[in-house]
Amino acid sequence: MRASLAGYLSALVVAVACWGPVRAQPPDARGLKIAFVKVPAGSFDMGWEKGCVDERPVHRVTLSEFWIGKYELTQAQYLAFCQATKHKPPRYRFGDNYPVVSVTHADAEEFCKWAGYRLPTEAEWEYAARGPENRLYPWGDEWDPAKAVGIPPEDVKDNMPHTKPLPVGSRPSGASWCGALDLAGNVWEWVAGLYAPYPEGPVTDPPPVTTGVDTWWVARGGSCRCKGVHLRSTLRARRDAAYPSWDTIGFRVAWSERDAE
Ligand SMILES: [Ca+2]
Repeated sequence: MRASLAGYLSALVVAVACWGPVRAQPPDARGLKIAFVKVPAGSFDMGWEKGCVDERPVHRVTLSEFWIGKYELTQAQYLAFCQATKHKPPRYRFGDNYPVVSVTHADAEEFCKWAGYRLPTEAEWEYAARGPENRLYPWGDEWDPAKAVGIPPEDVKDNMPHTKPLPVGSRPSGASWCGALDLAGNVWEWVAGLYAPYPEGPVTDPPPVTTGVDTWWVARGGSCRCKGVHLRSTLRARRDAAYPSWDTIGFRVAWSERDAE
């Protein structure tokens, strides 16, 4: 009896070893407790035929599974990095659970390197927002001011220069298909790579662009100072690398199993 139990247990050990670890969340080497959502592998049509010139041509993109921050990175999470590394803190601070703002693309990259994550590629960001159904906004194809932190419809005319971001996750009904929040609005989000025209044909896991048009970096999603049409998930904003005082730009992080290989 004892022998058969030992045999059973050893078989179980072998089975578990072969199965390998099932990762519930990306690693958290710095104890930042960043919430992630998993984005399953799949394909979508990147870009929008009716959008700006640089949103075309619409092209098929296939991506492997990855994880993306459920929220924009918060000020508390970024300040932990500043305190640990003596990195210069951002100019604007609203509160711990607000998105970090007034960070350059280089700041975002440095944070990611320290924390063990990376910026999402432009394709990953757009897929997390639009999903396999190619939605124009994270929740669907129609603009809905209740689902994103943008300019309230009644205030569109004055452009709300005084508007500030809200704490992350303030519009839970605006969740994207994979559960990420604030992909439309609140603060713009830096993504990996340089600004460059879209490819003509289908691509798989496109890497960040390293040679682009001048040295413009790309930000996505619009901010609390944008009206609905500018919060569409296909819109691309290009910004100079030295754009530190922009008080409505932050980022969110991403991670893939293959990053650890
Ligand atoms: Ca955002």
